[in-house]
Amino acid sequence: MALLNILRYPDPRLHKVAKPVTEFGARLEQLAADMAETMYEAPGVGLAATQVDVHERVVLVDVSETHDALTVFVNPEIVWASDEKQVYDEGCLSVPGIYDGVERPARVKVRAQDIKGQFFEVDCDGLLAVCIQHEMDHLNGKVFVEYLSPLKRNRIKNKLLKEERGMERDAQMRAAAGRR
Ligand code: K1U
Ligand code: ZN
Repeated sequence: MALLNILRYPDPRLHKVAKPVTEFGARLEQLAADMAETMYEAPGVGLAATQVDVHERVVLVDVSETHDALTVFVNPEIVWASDEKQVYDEGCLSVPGIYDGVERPARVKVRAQDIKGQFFEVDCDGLLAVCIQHEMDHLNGKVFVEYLSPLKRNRIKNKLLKEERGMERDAQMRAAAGRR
């Protein structure tokens, strides 16, 4: 297994629309295994392939505290959403350190394929409903900050760009120290 690099907002690759998976086999199984390792290590409760720069419709979710309820959703579709909405303070591994309220349907029914290509349906509520909708947005190139006001979004973008410049400077200084 391998840890994958998670793209950070505002990386433009986060806005690519992922393509449906058409081939089920060892390559997809390896991708799911690597994504699971990456998600648990982060740590996170979900991860979309888009976030690791793979633009195929694959999402992982595990909202358990014990890391024993991993579900892999391939080509997920929302086939029903409740009229009732809920607001949840969402986070994102691609937007580290930022949490803010997003309103979404409180319950959804999702139809997807598993890692072998078998179709299944799952009724989602609570954090599972929030998380699967958030991850499916990633597959459509949408990051949760796009639900926030332009003012908040710009502040987040500038904060993360500043952090990125700081990380690049640190890496350059470490490399220079290594050469001495
Ligand atoms: O980056 C992602 O898409 C994963 C994201 C999923 C998510 C969480 C909460 C609301 C909406 C979507 C995360 O996992 S952020 C990290 C996080 O919330 C968390 C991490 C460890 C334990 C519990 C929560
Ligand atoms: Zn996310």
